[in-house]
Amino acid sequence: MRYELHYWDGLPGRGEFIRLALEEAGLTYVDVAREPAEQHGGTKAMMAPMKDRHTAYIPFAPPFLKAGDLLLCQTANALLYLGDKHGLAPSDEQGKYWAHSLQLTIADYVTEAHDTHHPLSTNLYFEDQKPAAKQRSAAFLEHRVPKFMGYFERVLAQNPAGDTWMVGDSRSYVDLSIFQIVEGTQYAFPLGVESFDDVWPRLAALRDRVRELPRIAAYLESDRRIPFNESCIFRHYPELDQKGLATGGKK
Ligand SMILES: N[C@@H](CCC(=O)N[C@@H](CS)C(=O)NCC(=O)O)C(=O)O
Repeated sequence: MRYELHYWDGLPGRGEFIRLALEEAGLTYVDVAREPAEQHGGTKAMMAPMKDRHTAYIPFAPPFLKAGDLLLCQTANALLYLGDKHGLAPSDEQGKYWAHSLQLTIADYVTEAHDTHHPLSTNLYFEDQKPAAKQRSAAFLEHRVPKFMGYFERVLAQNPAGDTWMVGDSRSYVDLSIFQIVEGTQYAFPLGVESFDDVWPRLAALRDRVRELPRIAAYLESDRRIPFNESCIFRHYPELDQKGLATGGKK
């Protein structure tokens, strides 16, 4: 199977959730935008399926994954497919759709994290919406981070198979995605979530467990891993970060 990941170059963004799954499954893939144009790569090649005038299957936005001739749009949809095909999700029906539900909730969180720096419009620069971004970030840290992280912590605590993995008794794409949102939140708001590990200890332990999975550890050391940066969903703007807001009720 030839896998092609179509995502913007230079930022981990939503593409990273799919990249982590491809890496953990040990799959060979082409990261189209990061390949040279002479080898049918680059941004134009990455976007080509979106511009195709002769197909019924038109992606709205990256990321999308091509699996041979199959086109998988939407991050959670691509992960549903990879989970099924490559043992990155439970195989029973409830487990499979439970993992998908959690991934969709992660997608909701990702959108809210993005909106902290672009609360008014994605078409405006951050600099043109700073006051609203400050207000939105404070509310995100005070209310939304505790609500989402408290929920994920509880899902982990109540997993009947034990609190090692989010779903069932082995690692799934959901664990990889939780790793990415915890790392991303800590990158963006180091002060706001400074007590993360005390407030949500199971998620902190899961983050560390994922980081040490042999394939993930090797990937994180490689140049395929793009560091968080200020073109990404999780951006560190010191003016949006406020000390100790996300406490989950623990002061
Ligand atoms: N719900 C989609 C969101 C896709 C999305 O928003 N992609 C961003 C980059 S992370 C993009 O390029 N958006 C362009 C646009 O919305 O106009 C998913 O989870 O894959």
